[in-house]
Amino acid sequence: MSATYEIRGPVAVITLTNPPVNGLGLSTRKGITDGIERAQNDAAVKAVVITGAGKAFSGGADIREFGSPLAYASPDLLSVIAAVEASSKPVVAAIQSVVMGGGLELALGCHYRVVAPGTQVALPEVKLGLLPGAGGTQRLPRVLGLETALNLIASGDTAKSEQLAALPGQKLFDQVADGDVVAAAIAFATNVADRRPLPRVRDLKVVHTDAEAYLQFARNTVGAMSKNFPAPLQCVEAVAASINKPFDAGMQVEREIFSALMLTPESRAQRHMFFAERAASKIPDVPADTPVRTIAKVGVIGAGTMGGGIAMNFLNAGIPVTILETKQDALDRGLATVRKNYEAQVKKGKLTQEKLDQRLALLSSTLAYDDLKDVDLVIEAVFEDINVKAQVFKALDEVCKPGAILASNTSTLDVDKIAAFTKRPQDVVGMHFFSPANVMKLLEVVRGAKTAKDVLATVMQLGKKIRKTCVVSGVCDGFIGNRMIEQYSRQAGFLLDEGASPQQVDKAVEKFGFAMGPFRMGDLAGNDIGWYIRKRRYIEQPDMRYSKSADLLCELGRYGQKTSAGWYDYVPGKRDAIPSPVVAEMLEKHRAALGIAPRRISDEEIVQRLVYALVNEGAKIVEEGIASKASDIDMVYLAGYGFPLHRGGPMCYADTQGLFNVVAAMKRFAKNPNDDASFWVPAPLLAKLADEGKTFS
Ligand code: T1G
Repeated sequence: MSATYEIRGPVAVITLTNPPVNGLGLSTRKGITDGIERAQNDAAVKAVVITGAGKAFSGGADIREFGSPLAYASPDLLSVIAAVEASSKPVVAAIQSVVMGGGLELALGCHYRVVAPGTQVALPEVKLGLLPGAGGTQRLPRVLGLETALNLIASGDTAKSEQLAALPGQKLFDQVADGDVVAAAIAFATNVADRRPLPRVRDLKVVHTDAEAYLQFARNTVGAMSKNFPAPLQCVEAVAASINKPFDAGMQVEREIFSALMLTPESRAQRHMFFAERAASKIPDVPADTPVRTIAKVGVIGAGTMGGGIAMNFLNAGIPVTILETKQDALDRGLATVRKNYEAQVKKGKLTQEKLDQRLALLSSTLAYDDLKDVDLVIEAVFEDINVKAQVFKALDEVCKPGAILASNTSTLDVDKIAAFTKRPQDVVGMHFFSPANVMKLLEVVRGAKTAKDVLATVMQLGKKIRKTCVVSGVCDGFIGNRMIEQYSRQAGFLLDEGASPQQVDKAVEKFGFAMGPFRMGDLAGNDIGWYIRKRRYIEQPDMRYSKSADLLCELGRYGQKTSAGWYDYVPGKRDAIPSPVVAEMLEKHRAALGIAPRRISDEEIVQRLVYALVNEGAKIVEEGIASKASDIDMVYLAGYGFPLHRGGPMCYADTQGLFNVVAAMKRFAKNPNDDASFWVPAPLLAKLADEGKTFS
């Protein structure tokens, strides 16, 4: 069993031993109930202490069990906590480092709680699309009061133990103990061994001067902030029961809501994301204990928008940066932009002046490559042209010290070709940031054929340090994200050819949950960027079919917001996208020239063609080994492309739709003469999984 039982004087100590975070899986639950029973039957035992080994008291229920019978196998968590609370001898929780979710609920079932300072305390279930399902919504308000408890439960935020222990009237912690929290708990248990009646949290009352008014206020604020996510509002209803109903009735309310939320697609998506985010940091053939290189100084080549944003990531993490440009005026402009970005944050109160000064003090600049001779990592962010990259990497190869990592921020060029410009291809890697580089969470780490494993391990660890979601991609045109968005954009163009308007396509995908549809996005990013890439790409692949509508738009000079006209019209200085009669007429003429009679297209077809295009290309990317797992595809789209979080990413969404249904839809699209039938041949991986009734995850 994943719990030990030992006697220390008159106290029985039950220690949870289920690394890494003492998840309350079945074997741990059994260990607790067995320990409690042994203590009841041993006359020499006067009290019990429960504690956790390693880096947590307990991180909560074992999320891996969800969806399997194990989660409810006896003893389930509710009965474990009931057994603790019903103990005839006092049970004291000795809490250190992390007490979360079911772990905190277990502690709330104990009669006393002794906690180490600095312990992370949370009921984060709402972040998994759930709510505390083992009494947390009923017990936490009884020890912290309605408002503090509801804030913690509806937000899932983490608080420090000493902060909560300092709250007036709180009954969550009976003692904050420095040093050995188990020894302190044993001493505490010995002192209270004969004290009766045993204090049970369930016997406390939740008091509030005007609970109904507060709950209504909570419903309004939580409801406004949790569009697309049902769990937060349900937290309010469950916590409301703690004040409006007797304890057992409140527990029933909590149970019903918990069971319903567990079945929602949103919770499935959020649980998927929890593991997908952690799985992304694991590279199948790079052992977790691969030694990493020290990155104490970073160089950035290019002080443009990307270079400046990239530099800020490292300055924010306290890592000195030397930024290099070829001309003084470009360098001055770049440095001024970095300063302006920070000053804007200070103005918004997001950054103190002191922090701004600290960060800028870490930034130096130069026109000479020689000043980069002792950096540990250089990130090149110059113009997307292979000849320019060649010059830069040859220079870096000359100047940089052995062991320095040479990274390219390229978004479309071949990292292996770039590596070949140097005599150290093993030290070359892609670090593809997304604009704005100091804001977007996604970092595609592009692994060249010769990229060394320790270089990958180093960049993945560094990416986490600069608070990025890192996903490893192999080398192909567009890596993961842009290769998939290419097919998404092609479908958007075909939909215009067939009769849809830009606003209809945008509205349909924005209703699905994307922050911005493809045409508003094009107007924001600049339609000429895609135009440039298409010109280059379709020279290489002349037979690739695509809608010419975007080219026609650019030929009219309608690049988007920057020209106050794109797919939409814009009033100069404003961002409101106004449907454009010019574009409507352009499309009508374009359809006539194609001989296509425009048809009404449903929102469902629009969403399916755009999203399933991502799914099919994503499946090919996994199959080719460009991405090592389908959940990495989801992380790219959730962290870098505004895919709706409550859908869990394109591959997760396909799973919820059923891969059989996805393939059936693709077969329908392939029959459309105006679409690209060859694209809609399901990727073999997708076809196989659909045939076998399986899922990507
Ligand atoms: N269940 C299963 N595995 C878990 C886990 C959990 N609750 N928490 C963490 N892990 C794994 C994680 O996948 C990773 O595994 C390893 O532990 C280290 O995690 C009834 C229903 C605890 C603050 O939501 O917030 O209780 O990738 O990299 O940065 O009301 O993990 O190494 O194989 O995050 O030190 C509620 C979720 C559950 C807490 C530690 N609890 N965990 O952070 O390490 S639902 C949570 C965290 C519940 C009851 C309900 C963090 C952490 P691997 P890590 P960390």
